[in-house]
Amino acid sequence: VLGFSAVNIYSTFGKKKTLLLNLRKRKNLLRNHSISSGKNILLLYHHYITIFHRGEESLTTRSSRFRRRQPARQCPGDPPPAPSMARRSQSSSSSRVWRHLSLSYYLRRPARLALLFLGFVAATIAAWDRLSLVRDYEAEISRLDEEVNRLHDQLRNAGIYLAEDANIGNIIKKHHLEVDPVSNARREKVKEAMLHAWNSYVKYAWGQDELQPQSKNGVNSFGGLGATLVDSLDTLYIMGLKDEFQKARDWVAESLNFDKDYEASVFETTIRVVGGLLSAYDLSADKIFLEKARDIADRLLPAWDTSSGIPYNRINLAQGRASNPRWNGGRSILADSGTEQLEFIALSQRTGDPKYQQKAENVIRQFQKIFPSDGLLPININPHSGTAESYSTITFGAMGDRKMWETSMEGLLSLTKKTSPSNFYYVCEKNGDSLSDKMDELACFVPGMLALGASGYSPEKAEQIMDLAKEDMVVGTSWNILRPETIESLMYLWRLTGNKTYQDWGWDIFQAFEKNSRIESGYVGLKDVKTGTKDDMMQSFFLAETLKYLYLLFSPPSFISFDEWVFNTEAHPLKIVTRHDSEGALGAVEGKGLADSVIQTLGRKHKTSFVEFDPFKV
Ligand code: DMJ
Repeated sequence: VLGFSAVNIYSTFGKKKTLLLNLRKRKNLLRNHSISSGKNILLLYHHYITIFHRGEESLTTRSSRFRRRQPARQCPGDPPPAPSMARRSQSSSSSRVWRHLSLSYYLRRPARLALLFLGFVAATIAAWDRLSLVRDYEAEISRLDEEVNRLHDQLRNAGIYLAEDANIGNIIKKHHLEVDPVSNARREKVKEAMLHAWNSYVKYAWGQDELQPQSKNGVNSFGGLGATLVDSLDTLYIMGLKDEFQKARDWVAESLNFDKDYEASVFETTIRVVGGLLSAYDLSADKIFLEKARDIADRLLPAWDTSSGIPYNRINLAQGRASNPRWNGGRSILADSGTEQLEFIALSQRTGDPKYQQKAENVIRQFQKIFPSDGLLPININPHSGTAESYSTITFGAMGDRKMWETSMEGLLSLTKKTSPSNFYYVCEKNGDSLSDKMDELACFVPGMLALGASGYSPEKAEQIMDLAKEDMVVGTSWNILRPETIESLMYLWRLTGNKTYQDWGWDIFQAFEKNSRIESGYVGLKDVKTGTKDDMMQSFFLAETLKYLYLLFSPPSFISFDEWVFNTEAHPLKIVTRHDSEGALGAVEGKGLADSVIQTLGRKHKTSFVEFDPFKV
């Protein structure tokens, strides 16, 4: 009994000691980072250290008490040590052994009875001692753990993210400069909004593409690919919503099936599903996301099998039959063809298979051949000849996109006008030679794009581009379906200028969403912002983009830094590697040495870097 108790005590003690050692490690991390994080955190830190030392002293006391007790338990009143018992029993007959079990044997030998009694009492005390030891340590550890967690929360609320990683020093230093309690409080509100949107989707539309909040139903607007769920993966991860992410991940692993006899939009499926899965992979390093991304990309790939390499707009996911819709006269769309590079190049980088990159880069090569001098390609492209339809519209709104950037920015400047008398900028659309005074809400990404692109210019030109980016712009639509473009621009402008006015504008927009679009079962759009008439759709991009950009607008710029991540058009961040690195990884890829205008976002090579901001490790 004593031997058994001793082993138990030892192992329990060892386990608890390991736990305390882990806590000590976390304490050291906190010590490093708390010092630089202001008076309140320092106070908390001291409070923590006091408690921790109390715990440590207690551990030492108990440890020495425990060590002192060990020999004590061996001596007074203990039964003889096991080896001599063994020796004695070896020399005894079996009947002599059995009689030790008889009560009458002990009744005749009161001294031995007393010895047995003392042994029993000692074992009981040992067991009781062990239990109380375990209880004390458990209480102590859970108190210390609570303290550590509370401090982590304080640090996190102060904009400081900890990870047990060698690079932590740099991260924290950067974050330290960016602590802002107002932004932190706003960010928490955005997180709460994400939870409301997500929980509503889980409750009423789980596994379907989108939620119809008023009718409390799901709808498969993208062919039943779980669009909202896949679109939300990285947002959940970035916001540290671990359980929700895990649940979504399990659905992807077990239920996401692309074998659908459905004419899918190549563009929408690429930006939402391929982009969403790749981003989840880059963030979590969970291979299931890469497998699924590859599966859906393989099904989309036949869309690029045209004589020009310009992809078709639709494809049957089960049969691989591609086509362009009749409503667009059988032509391909500029925005589709010129946007999918990011996901397909990234996929080649992560899988080591160059075929995705080749298809996507061929498109840019074709655009180079037909690129006009003002850099403004129209929205419709013939997939067979690879030429632009000169009579079709030029727009930075729906169906248009950017490329050969610098040339087309000159073209963009020629499309800008100002309203009178309010003096707001807007970007016109062009039909033939005439400009039409229309700027739709999809073009609201323009200020962010200008701000992001300005850095590549000479100082004077950069200032001109930046000035235009900072101008107030006006759009001419009366509906609002919670699109992300304006918030996206504000996030870029705030990060690139450091001007907190952009955060305040974002906060105003968020509050307006909360007031006008939040209902008990999710978020809806407004058919008309003047009347406030609600629609019945929670768009998947609201969770993928709008809420993510809002969250980033109130986070330090080093959180998902522009130096390391690039966002696809659905706001899915992909880890950047340089073209040089990517060529090393891929070997001889056709398209190597292609013009610099091709986007250089080529996957994660070094796994270590994503612990740097990993909220799940906090
Ligand atoms: C999103 O799906 C993407 O941002 C896309 O590029 C444009 N439309 C919506 C958001 O408005």
